[in-house]
Amino acid sequence: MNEFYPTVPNVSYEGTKTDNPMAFRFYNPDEIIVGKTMREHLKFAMAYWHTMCADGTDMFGRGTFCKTYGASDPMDLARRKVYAAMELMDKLQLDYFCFHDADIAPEAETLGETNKRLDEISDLLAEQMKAHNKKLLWGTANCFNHPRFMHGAGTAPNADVFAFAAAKIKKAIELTVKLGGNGYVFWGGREGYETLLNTDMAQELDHMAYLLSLTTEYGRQIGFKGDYYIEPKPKEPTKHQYDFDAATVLGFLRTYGLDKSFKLNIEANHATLAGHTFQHELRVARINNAFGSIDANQGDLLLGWDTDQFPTNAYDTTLCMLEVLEAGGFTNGGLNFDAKTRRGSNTPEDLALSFIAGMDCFALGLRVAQKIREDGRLAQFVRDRYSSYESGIGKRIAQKQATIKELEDYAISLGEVTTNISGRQEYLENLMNSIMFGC
Ligand code: XUL
Ligand code: CO
Repeated sequence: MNEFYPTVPNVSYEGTKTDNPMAFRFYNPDEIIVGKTMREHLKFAMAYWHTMCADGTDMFGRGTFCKTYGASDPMDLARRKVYAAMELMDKLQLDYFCFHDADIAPEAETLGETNKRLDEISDLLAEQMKAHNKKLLWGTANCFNHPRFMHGAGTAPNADVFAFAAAKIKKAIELTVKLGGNGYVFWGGREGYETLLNTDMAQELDHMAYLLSLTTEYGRQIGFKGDYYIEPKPKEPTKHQYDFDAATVLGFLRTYGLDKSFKLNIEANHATLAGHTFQHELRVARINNAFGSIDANQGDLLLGWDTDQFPTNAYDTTLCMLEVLEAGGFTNGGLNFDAKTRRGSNTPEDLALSFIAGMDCFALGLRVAQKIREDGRLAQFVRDRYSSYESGIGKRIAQKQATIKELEDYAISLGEVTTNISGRQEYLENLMNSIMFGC
């Protein structure tokens, strides 16, 4: 196969002093930070759909980025994408990728034919992954693009659509197992509603849970050992998505007894669409033992949709990596760049520069997060803030031994609360700046 990205060189670490745009300034893959290489900490992955497929088409205009790879027909295109993906991942030192079934092979007239195409391309992927030492972070099924899914997949009012979704997910899990995937993601796609005037919400949620248990149990039967993730998102494409945010998903999983079977895949842009910070969603996942994997991108807070930009906000990546380090790091998960270059950044060099920006931004986030942990003042501040629970009445509350009568007697004896210590938000924000930027 010809080279697909002749203008993209092999990218390596050159440090902050370099003026070479095709170099990492902060990401030094083999450098050890607290016992692990940066490569092991960050586990960067390429999203096949954006990187190999998306050409910049939006509702106002056609593609701006050529992603035809010189192919003569759709299956030739699918094969060429495999080689192109390996070349790009090699050049950018990306070890992992993620895919939907529909990203790797075009859908045929029937599901049977589509599955044959998937078998052929996954054989090629398996061979090339071995040759290039690439790993699958997670696989998934696209149950939202085709017109059959216009009312949802597992939550569709039409039972035939439910059956189709189950069959597609079954196949996508088989492909994930075949390619040695560490995870399998369920993103709700169109699992939501536009209006309650035509929607039986209770039945739709029941069906969604049933689809999850059917497919995940099947995965275990065929030897899937990785993690299942749910990826919360509040809106887009439907007005109200059932997997609104981390807390909603955890509540849903508990209702259906599925909480032990799933972790969460937190996406930065989905967090902000839900009116949360990225860190909030990660924290909710972490404290509920559901931290799994991350879709690393960022939104534009002035826009109300999922812009899927490459992450360049070092403040956000720092707070993210703090959560990741506090969670003990990734196990099966990693940082998947569910991100695309802007429509006007339409060259292969832009693609490389976008990955470099995203990888450097997370590498910087990891370095600063570790500095914050070493510094210790933030963590100490939070510990001190709750120190009233370490003795006296506070200790009895913390140990859940206090009775309501005892608390009343204590409150009466106090007369009034006389000590309420400042939260010192502005001091802490300045402390963050001094650790991040202090020279
Ligand atoms: C959609 C989204 C998906 C999932 C996988 O917003 O994030 O690409 O990550 O289906
Ligand atoms: Co995503």
